[in-house]
Amino acid sequence: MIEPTDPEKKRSSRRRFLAGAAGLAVAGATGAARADEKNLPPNVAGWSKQLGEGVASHPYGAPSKFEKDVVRRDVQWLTASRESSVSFTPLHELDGIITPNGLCFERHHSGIAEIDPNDYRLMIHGLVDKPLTFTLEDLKRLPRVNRIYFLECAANSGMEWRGAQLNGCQYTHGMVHCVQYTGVPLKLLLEQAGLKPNATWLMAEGGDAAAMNRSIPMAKALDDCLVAYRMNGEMLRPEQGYPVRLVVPGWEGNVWVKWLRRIKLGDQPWYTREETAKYTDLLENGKARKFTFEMDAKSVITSPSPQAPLKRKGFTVISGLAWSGRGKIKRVDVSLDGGRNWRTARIDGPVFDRACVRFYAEFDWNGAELLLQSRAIDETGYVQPSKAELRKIRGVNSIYHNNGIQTWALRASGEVENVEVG
Ligand SMILES: Nc1nc2c(c(=O)[nH]1)N[C@H]1C(S)=C(S)[C@@H](COP(=O)(O)O)O[C@H]1N2
Ligand SMILES: [Mo]
Repeated sequence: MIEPTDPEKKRSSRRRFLAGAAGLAVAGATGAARADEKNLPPNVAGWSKQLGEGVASHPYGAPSKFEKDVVRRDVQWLTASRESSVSFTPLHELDGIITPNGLCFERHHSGIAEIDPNDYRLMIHGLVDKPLTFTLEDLKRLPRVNRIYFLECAANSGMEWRGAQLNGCQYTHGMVHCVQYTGVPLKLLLEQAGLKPNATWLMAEGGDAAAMNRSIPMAKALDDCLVAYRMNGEMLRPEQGYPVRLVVPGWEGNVWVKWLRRIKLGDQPWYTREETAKYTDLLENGKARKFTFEMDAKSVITSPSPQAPLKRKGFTVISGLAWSGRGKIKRVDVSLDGGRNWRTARIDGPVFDRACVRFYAEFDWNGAELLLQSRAIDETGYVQPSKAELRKIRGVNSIYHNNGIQTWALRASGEVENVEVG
């Protein structure tokens, strides 16, 4: 929206916002501070009167210091130890579909392994004709592809099963990121090793202290998995698995093994800790679902949201993300009244298979209280369920795979709260 240029008007609209937002203690919200008159037209601003820093000051660039609040955050009581740590993507501060590398959420079972690329090796063994070991250079010499995919931790929104809990989409939905990977199709490596006819599963193992490992069915491994070493052009960040991670499109984040050191071929799953004690879904009847690999279609309004309150009445843009582990997002709907009426949101930017899409819905806010929701529909026809619909099937004992529709209550003050509608 275009800011009023008349300094008087500007001040008064700021005052309105400050009055409206008085008493707000929203973590991470960037408050509208008063402008310094000296820098405003018709004056010549301070930055126009002197030379700026030269290029040598930042061999690897960083965001503007004024964006210092745009950071990953964690929830202290959730998991604060190196044995189990998680940070969340600041979704409310981002736009488009690509997550900047430094803001991608992190989830580690034993901290960030620091691997010297010269000492890096990937072993492939088990039910193969010829066990192989690849160096990083070996992998980089092989034919590679570029693919944009979302990665969502199965535990994203996991704290919300029994009701609205965390106040901010960073915390309710921030265990998702979407980047472009560069890597070698896993199929190519497996073909080089030569699969025995009875090789129907593989086990991927990480080089971190947890040696985190998961079983993956061969059909998936041969279909679209990547052994990736770059994200958004640069080498993987240490926290995302430097130098090599597995990319398992559309499937729960846990199987995207980081610091990938070993792939073993077998004729059955391994039933590792991460696919038995963890990453299974306890149902209402006491039974547990296992191997729920695919991430169901999901969406969230990232702005306005609790950390991104509305600053003024009038024309405003609702913005959000949608994704599906089963293909492309076909449509996103937005409701302003808690799901009674829906309208189709505008998707802008590319729509890739199993990547995030960005949606917008413009409206004129008259200051009334609203219940904001979004729902995603993917190309299989699957419609993101309400939380009530989801609980009918799943009960409330689950942690993982909560893709229920999120409701944000927009208050008259512009403040936004995580709520549920009946
Ligand atoms: N080796 C290893 N791989 C791992 C993990 C781990 O702790 N160790 N965490 C997994 C989990 S639970 C998730 S959700 C994703 C998170 O990937 P990210 O940290 O790049 O966001 O990595 C997965 N791969
Ligand atoms: Mo995860």
